[in-house]
Amino acid sequence: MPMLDKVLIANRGEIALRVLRACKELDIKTVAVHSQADRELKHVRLADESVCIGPASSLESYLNVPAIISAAEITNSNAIHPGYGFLAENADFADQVEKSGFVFVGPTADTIRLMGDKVSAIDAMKKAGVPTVPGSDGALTDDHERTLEIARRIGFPVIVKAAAGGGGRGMRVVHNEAALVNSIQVTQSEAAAAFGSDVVYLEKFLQKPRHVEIQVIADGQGNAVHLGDRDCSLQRRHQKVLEEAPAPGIPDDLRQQVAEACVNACIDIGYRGAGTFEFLYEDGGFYFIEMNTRIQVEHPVTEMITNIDIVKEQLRIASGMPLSFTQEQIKIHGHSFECRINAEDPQNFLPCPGKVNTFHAPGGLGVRVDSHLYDGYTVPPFYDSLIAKIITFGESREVALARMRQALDELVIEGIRTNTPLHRDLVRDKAFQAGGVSIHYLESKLED
Ligand code: MV4
Repeated sequence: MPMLDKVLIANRGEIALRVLRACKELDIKTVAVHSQADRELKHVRLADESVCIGPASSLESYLNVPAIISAAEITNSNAIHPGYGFLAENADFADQVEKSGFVFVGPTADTIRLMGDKVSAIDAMKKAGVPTVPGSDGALTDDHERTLEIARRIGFPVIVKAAAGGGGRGMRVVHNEAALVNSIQVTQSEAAAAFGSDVVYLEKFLQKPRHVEIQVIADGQGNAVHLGDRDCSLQRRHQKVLEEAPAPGIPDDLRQQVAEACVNACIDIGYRGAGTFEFLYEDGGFYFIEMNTRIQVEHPVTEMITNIDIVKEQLRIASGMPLSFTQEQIKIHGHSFECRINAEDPQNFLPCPGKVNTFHAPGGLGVRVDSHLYDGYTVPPFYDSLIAKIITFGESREVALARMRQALDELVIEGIRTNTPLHRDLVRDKAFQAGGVSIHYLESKLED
């Protein structure tokens, strides 16, 4: 089976560099596409070829489908890796990539569509034996009496979610019967405006869950494995801040059982590529909420505890090769943390673009830095503020955390403000050190 010859990287920043490194290791040629504001990106320098695809605005560059496909054509690329964000979970893009004769590094357009609609995603998972949140079992109808019965059966509080939403957009908590119909109508109109679909569904609202996710990888040829779990509960306004793997304090038999259900679901739906099953974890129970069909920002913590290069595996699968390992060959060992370093004001969290005069990356045993920064690089104001991921590994959670404390102390980024002070505080926080804080912990900590 020949490996892909040339891959176009349809992204920017640290993930574009991450994909480029995997391509180089596999001896795949690389094409960087970039906006006019991104000529100075590190991966653009390192790529075999580069194409400017449009102005700074994402809409005219990284979201500009014709420009990206044209760039693939003129460079004779075989495949397009979408990274995360931008077009990564756009089924129409995946369709157009394949119809233009290129390989989309990811699942089929139909799978992306299935998971993009949260109602069909939950339905597929239920059928495959994945535990879900008690809910409406499908979209709500305009029969308000019926909806009220469903809500009573679930029990208040409930949450109304848009089928086309996800990642925290298009949802509303309802505390009592009196508020139900209005909350549904408001969520429907917001969803119609934001996503072009007013389809909504109901779930039991879990009050103090953790966000635990399971990484899977499948070859679309009948083989699927899981790479264990991650805890991503430390978040602010639906932006993850600090992640770890494995999720602490979960009974191993339960962990195992849910991960196996995810693998079975992958086989059931003919999943291809890397994927993430998102769960809420509360009172010893796992409840599926969404599936992400892309490589995720926090994939390195899983790589550290499995010794598997997930991006290389994505590229192998895209070239038609079967999985290069079985579940039995995957050994989860040790612990890993990832701190997301953002170019933002540590007080008010506002983006803080500008010139990085000095960048000193931390190092040492068990320290990994995924970053496109270099001395003199200017962080543009047009995109996501993620500028570096500090990742540590240790044989135990304590060792990985001690290494993170030291790594953050070594990190120097001068010229722009970053959220490094928040991370230095978090890794010394008693509740966080104990493990297992809920999705609300960081926001409540920041309030006082
Ligand atoms: C929930 C929930 C509580 N109960 N669903 C927010 C993002 C989207 N992926 C789903 N989200 C939630 N769904 C039920 N039934 C609470 C959240 C939630 C959340 C979930 C994960 C990580 C951070 C969060 C922050 C606020 C709310």
